[in-house]
Amino acid sequence: MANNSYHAFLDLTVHGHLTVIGDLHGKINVFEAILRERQVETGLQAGDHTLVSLGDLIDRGPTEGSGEDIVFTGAEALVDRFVELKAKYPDQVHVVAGNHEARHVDEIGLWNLGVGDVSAWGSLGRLRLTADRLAFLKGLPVALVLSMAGVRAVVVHAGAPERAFDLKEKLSGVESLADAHRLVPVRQLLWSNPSWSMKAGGFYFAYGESHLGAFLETNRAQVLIRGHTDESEIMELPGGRTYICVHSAQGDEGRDADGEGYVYLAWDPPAGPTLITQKGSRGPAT
Ligand SMILES: [Mn+2]
Repeated sequence: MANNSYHAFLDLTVHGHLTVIGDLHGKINVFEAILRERQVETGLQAGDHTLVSLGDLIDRGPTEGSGEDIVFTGAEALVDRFVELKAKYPDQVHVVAGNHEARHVDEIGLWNLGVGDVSAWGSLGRLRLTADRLAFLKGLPVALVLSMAGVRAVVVHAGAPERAFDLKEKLSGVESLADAHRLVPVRQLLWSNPSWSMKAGGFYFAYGESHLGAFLETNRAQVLIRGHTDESEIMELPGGRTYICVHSAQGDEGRDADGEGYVYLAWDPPAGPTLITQKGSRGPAT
């Protein structure tokens, strides 16, 4: 169903500090640890900090129950926390949809699920739908462009499309996250992997440097910030372009959140974007 207030694309100017958190997959403890370490809430309150999530908040992570009744309580807590932060600081807290959120929202529409229902990723577990959680998931944009200290950065969950397009032009016509998920060139922003990634060849499209270059150029940007694959890195590319992958929760297949390492991106101009890695007590991140 069309939602006139839905915006698949946002063009933002960021002042002060930026923290970008990649895939968390229900790891609420990791999220809280990063917030404390970066003093994010103090910064939000002071108006000089912007918090961006690259999506994939849900599925996996801590659970309760067993068998058919497994509930992703970590993911629920994480979504609720973002609902709270977004309500308090709407202009400073931004979450782009991950493939997991987009697929859930697509299925919610497909099955006419509403408040009180559960949404599931396969048979892994369930997310109980409250009005706040539904509104939050359905309202997630697919892409941001952040202008920061004279640099323009495209922010999407997964990466570049097969054929470059102007985000503002293409996404202004998209009426819902479910529609975005079904529109192939847009879906590639949610599911594609770089061809140099160890995990290349995932759903739909593997992009190379030339695809990324064309995509950034079309959007007059120099930097891509994405998550999706568990290979956090900052890579300088030809043409003065930068590729950044941030995947925050390590070992995201696990259901236990304790003792894990994590990664996030700190950008504090005049310093450039920097990946911060904390090794968990279980040893090196995998
Ligand atoms: Mn993903």
